Amino acid sequence: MTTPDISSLLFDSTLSTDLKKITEKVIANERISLNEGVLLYEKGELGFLGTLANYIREKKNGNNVYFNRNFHIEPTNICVFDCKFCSYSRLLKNKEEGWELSEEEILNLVRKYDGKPVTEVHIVGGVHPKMGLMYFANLIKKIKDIRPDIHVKAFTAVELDYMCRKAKVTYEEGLRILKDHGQNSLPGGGAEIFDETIRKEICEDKCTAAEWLEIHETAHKLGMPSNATMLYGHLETYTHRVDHMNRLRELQDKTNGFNTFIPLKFRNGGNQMSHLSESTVIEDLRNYAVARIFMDNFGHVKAYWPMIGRTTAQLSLAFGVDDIDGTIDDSTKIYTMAGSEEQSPALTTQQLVEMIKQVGRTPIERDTLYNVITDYSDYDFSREDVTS
Ligand code: V47
Ligand code: SF4
Repeated sequence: MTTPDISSLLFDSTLSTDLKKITEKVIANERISLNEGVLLYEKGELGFLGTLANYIREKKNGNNVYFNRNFHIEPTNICVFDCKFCSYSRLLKNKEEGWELSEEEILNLVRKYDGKPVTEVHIVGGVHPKMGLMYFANLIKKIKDIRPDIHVKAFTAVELDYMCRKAKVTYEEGLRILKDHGQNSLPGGGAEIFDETIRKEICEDKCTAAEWLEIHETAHKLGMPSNATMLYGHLETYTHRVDHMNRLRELQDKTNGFNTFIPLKFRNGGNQMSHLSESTVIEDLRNYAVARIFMDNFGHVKAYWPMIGRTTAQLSLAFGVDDIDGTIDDSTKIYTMAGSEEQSPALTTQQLVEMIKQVGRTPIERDTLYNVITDYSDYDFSREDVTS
């Protein structure tokens, strides 16, 4: 497919000079500045942002929409931290409301997928004071013994920071141990908003922005790629969002270790920030689009469908997004407990493929590193077990 022509925007008499300048930069494949990022948020209308973001997305990824076959393991929701936006965690003192899976329970979850073509397990949870670095390293080894082919994407920088401190090892030593036991990459959680003032208000006791970035930089140096997230739609301003994305863009220039950027919409159910209203779908789509325009060195932008809902995930595919995560198989509670539309998040491969085809895109099953596994354009589902 050919990339759409957006040069007609330059002759649009209703478009301001500064937005035309940004359009010229996008056409010339030039990076936009921080001020221009803020300007897009402040002045860019939905249709305009979508046109620019879609142009970039089609240049980078054509008509493809990526997804994978994955499941989550959440070992515990007991957490030593107290993030104000978190609906999921329970402090140790409220242990009776929390869960703590035993090692055998976790391994049984992995065994459940014996013979099924899942390619990734995503392991994140609360920061439990008793589950340490060596416990998790050995757990990963046992998971790999059961399922040597699976890609283990595990532990947010927040969990890693705590594990390394407790074990009195440097980030590099801790990550090397996990890598040697079979961990392949890091998910993008825990980034929230890097701005120090906002971070202090919403999650003051966990790892700092500098520590989050240092952990990801160290992982990239060791050959462990990672994702990056941004929690938006709470107390932050547009300037904070652009500052957040800029810190990620700078690190990506240095390491090229990020696979994908995942904006996470703040959901207000059952947490200490429930008095805040949630962003509108229009704002969510504008945010995906600005992210796609600003993050010029990121290959992919992901809409995490369990959090944003299936319909908005479909819409986002016209606003810069090229990835909608995976099948999930109802194995995560983080968003369900925060009031997301998806109360039992699970989609079969066939359902994901149909969602993508409904909006005229090409469904591509990928592995964690975006290697193509199957192009589902003309796939005949009657040939396979569609429950996986
Ligand atoms: O860091 C917690 C977010 C994150 C709420 O790397 C909330 O592929 C909205 O990072 N409203 C963890 N968000 C999940 C995460 C993730 C998810 C999917 C894929 C990947 C990936 C990573 O969840 C936390 C926090 O930012 N979160 N509570 C809430 N009320
Ligand atoms: Fe703990 Fe993560 Fe929830 Fe913060 S967001 S309280 S670190 S589980």
